[in-house]
Amino acid sequence: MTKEQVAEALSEIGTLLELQGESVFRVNAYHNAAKAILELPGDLRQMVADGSIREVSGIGASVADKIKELLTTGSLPYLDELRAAVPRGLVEMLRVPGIGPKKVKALYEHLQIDSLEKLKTACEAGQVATLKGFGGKTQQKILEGLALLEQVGHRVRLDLALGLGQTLLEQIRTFPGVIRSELCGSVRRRKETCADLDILASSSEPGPIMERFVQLPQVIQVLAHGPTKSSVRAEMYIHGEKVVLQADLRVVREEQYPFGLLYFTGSKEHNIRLRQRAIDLGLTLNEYALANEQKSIPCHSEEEIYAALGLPFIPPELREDTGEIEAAEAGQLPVLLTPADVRGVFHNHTTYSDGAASLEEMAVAAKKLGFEYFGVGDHSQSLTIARGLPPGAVRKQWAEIDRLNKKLHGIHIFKGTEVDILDDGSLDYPDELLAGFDYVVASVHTRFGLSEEEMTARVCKALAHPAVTMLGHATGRLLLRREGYKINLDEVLKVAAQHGKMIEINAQPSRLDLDWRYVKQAKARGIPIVINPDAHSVGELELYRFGVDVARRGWLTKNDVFNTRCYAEVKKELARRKRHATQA
Ligand code: DGT
Ligand code: CA
Ligand code: CA
Ligand code: ZN
Repeated sequence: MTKEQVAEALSEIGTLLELQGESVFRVNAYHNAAKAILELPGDLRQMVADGSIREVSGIGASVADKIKELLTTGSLPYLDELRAAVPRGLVEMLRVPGIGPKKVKALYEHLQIDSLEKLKTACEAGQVATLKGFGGKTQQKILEGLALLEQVGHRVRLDLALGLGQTLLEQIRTFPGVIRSELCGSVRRRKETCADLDILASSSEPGPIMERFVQLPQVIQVLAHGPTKSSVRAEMYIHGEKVVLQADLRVVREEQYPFGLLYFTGSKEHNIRLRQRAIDLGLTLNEYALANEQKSIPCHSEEEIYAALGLPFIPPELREDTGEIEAAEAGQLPVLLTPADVRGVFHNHTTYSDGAASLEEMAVAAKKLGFEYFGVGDHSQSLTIARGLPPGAVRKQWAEIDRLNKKLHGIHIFKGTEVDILDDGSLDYPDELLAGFDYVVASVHTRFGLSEEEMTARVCKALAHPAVTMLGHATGRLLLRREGYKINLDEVLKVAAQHGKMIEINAQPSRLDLDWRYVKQAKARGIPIVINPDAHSVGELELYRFGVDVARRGWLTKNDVFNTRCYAEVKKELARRKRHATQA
């Protein structure tokens, strides 16, 4: 058993106890122990063996015994008993956004609801609203949560799907007989969430490849094991998060590979357009070949297939049938930016607010990534849950930045802030203080429940403030967990363009906000885009790559993205904006 599996077993105990109505104290003992284990630097087995596990804060005697049992026997009768005592449906119900264990327990006890289906029926019949502590508003929230669940199904965030996919791919590429192999489908197109992994390989001997694939260590279930195609359920932990996805591996002959790659990359809509185009040219295109009436036309790469169809290569991120074929025909495909084009980042947190690393550590890490500048954007004063900075702390940070900028070479720190947009659209710092920053990111973190009109007015008012440089995470969405607040983005884009403001692509994989569809519209309006990792630790700086993916899906070139500019240009532009702001 791995550390992650032990942690998951403990946290499952916590959840099951909570569903049974156990005391907060006992419940938290398990959840906290799970967290503590995930963060342990050392070897868990060793620590259990020498007893040092008991010294870890958050792990008591009874939990330590259970960890030992899990590690030595691989199972835990105590957990099995709990699982047997709590209906499985209750755990499922916890997946509904907006209901926790207490509500699930009440629903079960008073209305005998033990499945998602029953929950939906009871909500629709208005029974849930009558329960003590629920009411019509909660019932409505649950219905919305159920709808969201149905809609997302078992999709997984791109970063997690990619992590698992690449782990499988790296191993497949080492199998004897594999000539080429690639991740296809939505992962290759860098869609923000993915339903499964579509893997393609070429070989003249698929049998042994299938054998090895179904035996990979990440495989937890074999769904199908055929001569050239197999499907498995694969599992892996990424940064403590469990990822489970179906993965299909298809093996084709080398001469078929480019056609398979094109077909399985999709999207389906893009494929349909290509197939029609082939027909119009008197050809047939499918997942194995391109052919005219007499014979097939050999192609060694996707480039050659597109060329045979009279088109330049279309990057996978654009293959959504949203105008890419027309642009390709007209020779107007954008030259998409790449991660190497990004020369700095703006929205990041340090230990001054809710970040895990110091200002200096973050700046040094940014330099290691090859950046020329690092913008700090800690939270503002009213966001106390994220340790937002009062004005005194801001001034202290500025002094440290001045010191560090003298000391550090090859990286410049810009003084920024992620200022809260307050309920009425005003900003969380006085104008005098705002004037001291090199740039200002304005974001909404509170009162998500405003009406669309109110929220739009709130954000637009902030955008009109002369001190604001860019808008942070435009909708506040958390992929697969929380819909963004209601806001009229067309209006927001219009106002941003009017005032010459920038908009961020927040590269946190759970956000990817601004959504790529609106990125495209922002570009059409001439709004500069900024790719920000919103890093809360040194490691998270690298998340900017997912922002580049979004930018590419939004058709952006290097010129459309502000932080592809060099330090000197950025410094000049920020100074120009500041002069403009103080004159306003
Ligand atoms: P996903 O899995 O929902 O995240 O999205 P995709 O795009 O990976 O979709 P998936 O896994 O159902 O199929 C993989 C690719 O296979 C898809 O992008 C295009 C191709 N494909 C699947 N079904 C069809 C189809 O009915 N017609 C055509 N032309 N292509 C298809
Ligand atoms: Ca797929
Ligand atoms: Ca698939
Ligand atoms: Zn934020």
